[in-house]
Amino acid sequence: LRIEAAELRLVRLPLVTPFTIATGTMTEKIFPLLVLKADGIEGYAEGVMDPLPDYLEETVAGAMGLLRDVLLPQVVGHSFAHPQELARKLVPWRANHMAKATVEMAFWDLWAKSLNLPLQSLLGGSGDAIDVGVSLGIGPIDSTMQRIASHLDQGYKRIKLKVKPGHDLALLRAARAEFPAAHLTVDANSCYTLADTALLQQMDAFDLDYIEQPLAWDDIHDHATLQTRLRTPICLDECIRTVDHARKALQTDAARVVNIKVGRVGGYANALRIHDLCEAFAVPVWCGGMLESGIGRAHNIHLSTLPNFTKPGDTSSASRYFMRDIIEQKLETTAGRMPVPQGAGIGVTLDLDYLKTATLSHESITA
Ligand code: OSB
Ligand code: MG
Repeated sequence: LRIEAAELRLVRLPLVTPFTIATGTMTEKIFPLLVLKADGIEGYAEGVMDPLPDYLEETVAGAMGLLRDVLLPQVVGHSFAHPQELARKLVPWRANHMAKATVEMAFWDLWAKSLNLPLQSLLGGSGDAIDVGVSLGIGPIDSTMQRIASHLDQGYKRIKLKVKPGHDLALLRAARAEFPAAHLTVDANSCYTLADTALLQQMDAFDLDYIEQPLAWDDIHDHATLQTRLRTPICLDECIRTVDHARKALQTDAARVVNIKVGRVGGYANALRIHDLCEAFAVPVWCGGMLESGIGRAHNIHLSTLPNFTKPGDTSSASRYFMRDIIEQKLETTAGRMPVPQGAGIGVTLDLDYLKTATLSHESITA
């Protein structure tokens, strides 16, 4: 399959409500949207890096430059028999996993469409819907209790609460008092250190399914140490950016659960290997989110249909995030289940009218 041309956009979508995590507050979602073209078909993907390097080190500005100047010129005008071949071409570049994933994921969509098959079947997934939970940002305890109640009422399968120092134990005490049987987890986005071990041990009292990424974004070793002192399983997010990171975390018992974000790990080739490695270690995985538009959300849904995605993911209804999405389909849950978009590839199509309104910049790359 020969990639004839690419379109690279920078897109901005206002968020319905600000989203606050330990590292800051987001009020809008700004992301690169990539279209790869071949034989009258288009493949789509979005980049999940943030404007500022506060979740991981990649940035939107850096990724736009790398895509435009380095990665897209390496693939446009070139033929690839399958996505693994394209992925191999990007391996020599250090890190920049999210930028590489953007190209690789768009090609998976293009390739699946060229074969007239749904992406999930090429990835090894099955089923027509996935279990999902929600990730609730940091806010006042009383309004968080109302948001938990309303999402449990909507049938979401798990509630993940964002925590940070000073907004942790009191929040959990309140949540457990009001929702004794709820499937609860917390996500710290790397805001604690081993010096907080005593505080983190107190979280063992709240029957959390796991504690996500309590310690530094690049420190697997400290997580292994912490796990020896905690009953609650540790789930790693930021720390797992390569297959080797996953191997090291599994070998050292630093992660008893893994959050897979296909963008964070550089694309599907690595996501599939991490999925399989975790399965071999009997470690369950789930699909995280980065407040994606419908394009990234559809990708996440297809990935979540693989067999070791046994815990509910973060891919909740698009209407929780955006007034209007850039795709024509509505990605909405019923009773905590998100249907898999039907059709070839990721199964969604762009709403070109709204995309135009939401586009900050637009460029074409030809061979
Ligand atoms: O750590 O999983 C995270 C959002 C932005 C950056 C990091 C994270 C998140 C979320 C939200 O938790 C997941 C979603 O609802 O898309
Ligand atoms: Mg996380």
